Amino acid sequence: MATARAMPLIAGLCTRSRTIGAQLRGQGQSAGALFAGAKAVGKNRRVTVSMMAAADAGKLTYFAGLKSRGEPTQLIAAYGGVKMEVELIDFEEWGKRKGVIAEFLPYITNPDGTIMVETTVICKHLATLGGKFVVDAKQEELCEIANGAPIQLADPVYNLPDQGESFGVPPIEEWKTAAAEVLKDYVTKLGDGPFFAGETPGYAEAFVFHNLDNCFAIDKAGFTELVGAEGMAKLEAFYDKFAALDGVKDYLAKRPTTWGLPGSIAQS
Ligand SMILES: N[C@@H](CCC(=O)N[C@@H](CS)C(=O)NCC(=O)O)C(=O)O
Repeated sequence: MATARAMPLIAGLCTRSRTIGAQLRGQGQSAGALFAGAKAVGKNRRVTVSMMAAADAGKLTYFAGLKSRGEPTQLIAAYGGVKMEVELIDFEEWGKRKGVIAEFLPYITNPDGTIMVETTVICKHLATLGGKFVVDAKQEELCEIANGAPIQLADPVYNLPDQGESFGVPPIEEWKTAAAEVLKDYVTKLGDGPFFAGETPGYAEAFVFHNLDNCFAIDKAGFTELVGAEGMAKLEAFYDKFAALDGVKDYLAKRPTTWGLPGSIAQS
């Protein structure tokens, strides 16, 4: 239960779209940082990879209990096999850290101690470390859409009491109509799929999956009416295919099943 002292902190929760960009951005490590020991064997000097260590992203910090921006970041790390400690904190603890360690959550404490903020920056960084997701300009654009209003507002709509309306989120029916337009655009962008990037998924698709995850939980029938059955079937096929990816499947099986604050759709 959020305390009265914590409520002002929740006011800004999950509704920001301001970009701080590279502020406090840490030094990225590429997938090439994987350690590979090689030795030459016989006449053909065959190279044998004898040891590979997972890339280390350090520590991700996010709010406990919210199915929000912490999700795409963890999905990306899971698919890429990136080593990442996850620290989930409550509103009181965030009150002590806000403006001291970072302006908002999530943030990453890199292995060298530097702090990285901005979910889109973190997503791309984790995908680069993992080396499995497609990382390109189209995915960057898709990630900005997925992490911006109106579709990202599915997070406060799902997790917060009164669907976040008293914190500035539009009334739910108005929001749904706007969010459905983004879902229709996703159908177009997905094309023949199975992923937005083609046969292999791109990193922003973890955020699209998260958008869908919350929209389906909020009102799947309502969104199907707004988007159309055919379009929704395509989005569902993508959602299922993404959920079955290596690492993602395990992450989803292990993540919490109770989300949100009292009075939220998540807890209804
Ligand atoms: N542009 C930032 C916005 C992050 C943001 O608004 N985070 C919310 C949680 S999802 C938060 O930290 N709210 C509490 C606060 O602003 O103090 C990003 O995309 O990472």
